[in-house]
Amino acid sequence: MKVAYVIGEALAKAGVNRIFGLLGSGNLEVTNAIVASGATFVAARHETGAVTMADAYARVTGGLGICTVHQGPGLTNAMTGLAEAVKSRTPLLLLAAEVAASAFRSNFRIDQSNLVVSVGAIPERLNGPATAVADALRAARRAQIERRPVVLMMPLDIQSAESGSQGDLLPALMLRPVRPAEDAVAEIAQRSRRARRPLILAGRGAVVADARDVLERLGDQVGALFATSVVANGLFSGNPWSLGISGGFAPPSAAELIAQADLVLAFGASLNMWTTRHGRLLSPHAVVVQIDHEAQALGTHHRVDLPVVGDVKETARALLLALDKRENGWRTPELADRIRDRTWRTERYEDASTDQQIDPRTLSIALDELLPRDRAVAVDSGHFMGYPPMYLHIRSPDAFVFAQGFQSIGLGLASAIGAAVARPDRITVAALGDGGALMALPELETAARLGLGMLIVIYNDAAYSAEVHHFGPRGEAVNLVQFPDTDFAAVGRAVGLDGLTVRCRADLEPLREWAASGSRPGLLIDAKVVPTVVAPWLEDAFRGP
Ligand SMILES: Cc1ncc(C[n+]2csc(CCOP(=O)(O)OP(=O)(O)O)c2C)c(N)n1
Ligand SMILES: [Mg+2]
Repeated sequence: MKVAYVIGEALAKAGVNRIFGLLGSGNLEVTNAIVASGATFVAARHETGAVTMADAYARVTGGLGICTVHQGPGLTNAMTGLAEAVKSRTPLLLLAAEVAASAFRSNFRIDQSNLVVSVGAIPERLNGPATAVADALRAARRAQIERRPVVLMMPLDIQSAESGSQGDLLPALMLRPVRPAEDAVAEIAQRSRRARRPLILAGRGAVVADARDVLERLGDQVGALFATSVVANGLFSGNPWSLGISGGFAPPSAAELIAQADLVLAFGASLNMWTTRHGRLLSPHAVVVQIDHEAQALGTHHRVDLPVVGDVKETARALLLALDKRENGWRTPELADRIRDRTWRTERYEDASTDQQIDPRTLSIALDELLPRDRAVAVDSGHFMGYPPMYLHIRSPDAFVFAQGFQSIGLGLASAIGAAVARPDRITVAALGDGGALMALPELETAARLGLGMLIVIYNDAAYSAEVHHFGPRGEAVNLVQFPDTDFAAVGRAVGLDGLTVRCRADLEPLREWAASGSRPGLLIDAKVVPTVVAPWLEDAFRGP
């Protein structure tokens, strides 16, 4: 049998049951073999969309994302999505066809390995017909263990060769999480006993370790409040001591409390400039403990007094054993009331809606009210992007995809599609700006074709407002980043979605019925938002690089 079919079968046997991609002559046979072995193929319309769908699928399911692209332009088109997956440490296997070494006159020829290395992905290769299966399985294993995208180059001559014997394959390994050093645990325990206002700040590492329960128990033991980085949004959802997101999206009262913490236990959080507002959010007097299973993650963004190498869950468990007496910390009934009563929803604002345009905050609050609680939200990049995490309730981190590792616009729609494919049982919302939506237009057809019953909301201010608000106040001309209005509802209808234009709260009423209906068509809302409301976090964003 041809290598293409053999590796397709082997990958399916190794657990690949869903593969995203865009097919050409170089990857059709492999993909057919994977599908013939029982997996589903999800066709995207642009390769960055395909990779981003696989990325979001991995983020939501906690597993490996799989994607396939054609050689040459198929791979160059995938690069933005790939760079995002690299920066967000998504375990992802990208099966990329490659011209044969001997086909040096092929139009498709580029240096594919150097291309993917340049964005931080790992190149692997089918080395020969006799090693192909082992090569493919090794690539998948590396992606999972290193939590990085691996690109498996599949030269066309090797794909079409007879596979022959594959020799012995190494069995999969079951890896145990890393325990922290005993003295490190003792020192954190000692610091925790002394702390009067401890804060547990959890990041994506805590999500990946599935550590909510144990961190909550630890919080109860030391009397801590909880917060998360934006990518771990929803981790402590419903906990009365949870302040929500730390950083620019934190409401003023939560930011005040975060700044009062005298001990910060950062679990699987990088403490980057977004989570710490460029280091200004945490008190200079706070003792900062950072726990991560990777040594290189420690102290890279923020001052750390006690860096600890260890798995999040294992470290929290060890701490629970080391701590005997229960402390109240700063947990009082008054504080619980304050946390409950002071969210973005209760923060007063002057509604800037006109009879033609809706205030983006009013829009976000209405969406939160009209949608069922069991929803997932994926957000694109741009000025508008704070509103969904600030106003839309998120039940758990697997219901929130915030692909901002590369800060690219145009990835939100594909993120939402990947999330919806992973969990078709709930409503997935794609929250996009008009600029990001226009960049992702090919995937509107995908959203409609797949029949996922998604909600696509476009915060349409007919501008690249991030740039307008950045440069406008400095007196720089901004007319080059302002555009004529686009009728997105009509665009949505053209590909088979329902389209709704929203200019005020009342225009959103049909959403109630749509959300309640069992077999929903995909719905696109073109929300004409007031372009002059400036998000509070934006000023912070401009401080950094
Ligand atoms: C691929 C890419 N190109 C350009 C940018 C620069 N950029 C950042 S935000 C933004 C504007 C996005 O406009 P829109 O989606 O309408 O959101 P808004 O800022 O208007 O809310 C642009 C062009 C980027 N981040 N990524
Ligand atoms: Mg815009």
